[in-house]
Amino acid sequence: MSDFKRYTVTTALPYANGPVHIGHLAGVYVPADIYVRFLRKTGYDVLFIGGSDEHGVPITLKARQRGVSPQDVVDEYHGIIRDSFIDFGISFDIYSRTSLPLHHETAAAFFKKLHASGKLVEKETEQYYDEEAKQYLADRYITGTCPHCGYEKAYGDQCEKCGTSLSPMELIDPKSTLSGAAPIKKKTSHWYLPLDEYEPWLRQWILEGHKEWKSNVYGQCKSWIDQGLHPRAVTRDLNWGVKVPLPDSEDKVLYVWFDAPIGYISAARDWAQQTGKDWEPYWKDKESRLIHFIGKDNIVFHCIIFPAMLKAEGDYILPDNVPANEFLNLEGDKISTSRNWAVWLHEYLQEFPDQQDVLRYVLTANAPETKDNDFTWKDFQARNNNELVAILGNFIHRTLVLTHKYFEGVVPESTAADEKDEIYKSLAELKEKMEYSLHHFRFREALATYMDMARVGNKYLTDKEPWKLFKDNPEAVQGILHNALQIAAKLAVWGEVFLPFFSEKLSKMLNMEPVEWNAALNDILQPGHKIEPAEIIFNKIEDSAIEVQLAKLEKSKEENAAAEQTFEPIKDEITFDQFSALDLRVGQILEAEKVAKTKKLMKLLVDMGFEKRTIVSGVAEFFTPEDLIGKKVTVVANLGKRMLKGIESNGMILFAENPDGTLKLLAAADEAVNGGKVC
Ligand code: B3M
Ligand code: ZN
Repeated sequence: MSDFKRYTVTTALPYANGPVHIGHLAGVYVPADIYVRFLRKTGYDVLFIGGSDEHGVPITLKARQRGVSPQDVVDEYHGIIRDSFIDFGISFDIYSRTSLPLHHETAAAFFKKLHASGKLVEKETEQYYDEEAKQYLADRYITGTCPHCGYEKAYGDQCEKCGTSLSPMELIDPKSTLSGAAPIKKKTSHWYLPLDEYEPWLRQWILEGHKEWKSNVYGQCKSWIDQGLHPRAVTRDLNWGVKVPLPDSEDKVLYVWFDAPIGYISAARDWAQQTGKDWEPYWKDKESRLIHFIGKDNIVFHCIIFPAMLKAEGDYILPDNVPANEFLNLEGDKISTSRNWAVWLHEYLQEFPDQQDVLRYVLTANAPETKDNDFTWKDFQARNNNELVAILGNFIHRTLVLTHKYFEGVVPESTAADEKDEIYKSLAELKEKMEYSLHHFRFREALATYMDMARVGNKYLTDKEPWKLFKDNPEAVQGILHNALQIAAKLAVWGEVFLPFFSEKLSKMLNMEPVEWNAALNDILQPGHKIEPAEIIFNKIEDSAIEVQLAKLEKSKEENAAAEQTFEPIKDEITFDQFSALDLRVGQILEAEKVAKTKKLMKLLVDMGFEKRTIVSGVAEFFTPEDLIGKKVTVVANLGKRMLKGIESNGMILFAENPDGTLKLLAAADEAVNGGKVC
């Protein structure tokens, strides 16, 4: 397939300010792990890199909220995240972290080299500064009024109400979140990577040289390059991060997106220190291939900015491919940490212990490779029950149970060689197809092909029905089970890339020695070989387990709705006389009908005790006539008459308006007399 024998495979370094969820796993870590396991099994030398991104403003914000240091925050989450990945079988060679001194040293040296060789440009700008806190303010440390929608709590980088990207200088009435004071503008100078200078090279390298990249990745690169690239600041005024290694820069650090990708290099060095091996070939030998697994929001950093940095530095190889995925949604909504709309990996394992492969399977089968996809618990259950249990598990279990039943757990002689040849031929074809998909980062397709192999086995047993043959023709059953056992063994070898836990259990049950990828084309289990008792690997997931998960999400939804309610401010004070000027009465709705050709208006006939009145109300979106007829309501009885769509409306009925704008009845008790005062 390729002449390259060495791969460096990286996965995006998650920010260590929260645990990881299924979106991380589906978008980055499972596909990367499948790829790496496949490469290793097919004889490549791979360095598989992961780690925590421990810098950046959000981490400092979280530390501040909690009243702890940023290091405390990242220490906690680095451990949680690393354990989740280990638990799910992500087979990193190293899971490093960017707060290590080794990383600080590596990133600082990288910066220094660019600086010394004139690859960075220094520029002076004005930035907001908090005089009380005595520090420059990162965008997230400034709030103010959004110039687009008037939302009063917009951040310096974005308005979360209307979604517009902002710069802090655009905010009306800016305030520092540190002291609450209005910040002042103060001069500061920063180092910039002149990306514009790399534009012709990037155009050539990506748009001409990497047409094979996934279309979502290539398309994003093209649009960035076509819009024109601009110098990017690579330093910040902040006290958390890698210190800028220049004189008079004590209060400056490298921008997190400058140091984080260098974290991949530091991680290789960390690995080398721990294992006594040499890291340099993985980053400097032109024969090595570098692959970055990331989510789509990181494309520009990995395809444009980091390569420009590497190019400027000069010693390192450039990425060969960046197979970025789109996003995974959850039950139709965007996964969100702040809204607790996620399936957290550590919680999944508590609720579905030992079922890592089920999640790995579902996330791969439904991976957001070419478009955003949706994870639903129903689909999770269906794929487990109808595919893992009914096809793969069922085939394996029947094969092993029958071998024990008829042959005391000993692999029988091969007596159906023709059938075997045919099966091996179709499996070899499927294997080749699967390899092609794996090499091209099409993991869903590869997994589907793997399941087709299991279908071959399942169908073989179902067609042959050995349980019906044994009495009269035990020799035929020997051949069938011999063949079925070989298929099972092949599924253990080739399945390791997708379902490592399953593969390990099955290999143990079959009592197998490790088998190489291509060697699995041949017979694996010799006649006379003894296998272990059959155990069920995949279990049916019941409705009740799914309902628990759905109820959990429902609860998040309710909590979010409650948290998101905003109430209108109280109006200016009035006097008692002003209040007394209102004449409020009890009325009863006698008739109600929608006003034709309007969306909102309803014509109501109201019994006021002393008279009957027509009132037009804008409530048709919230009530049907039946909802209202007979109800006792509060009426503003002395409001001047108004004409609405040609109908004279005499008074106003009061309703309760929820913060989301929906109207609810504000009814009086049945005992209240029509026409009585409301006071
Ligand atoms: N921490 C952003 C993210 O988690 C960032 C990735 C760094 S990769 C070098 O999406
Ligand atoms: Zn806004």
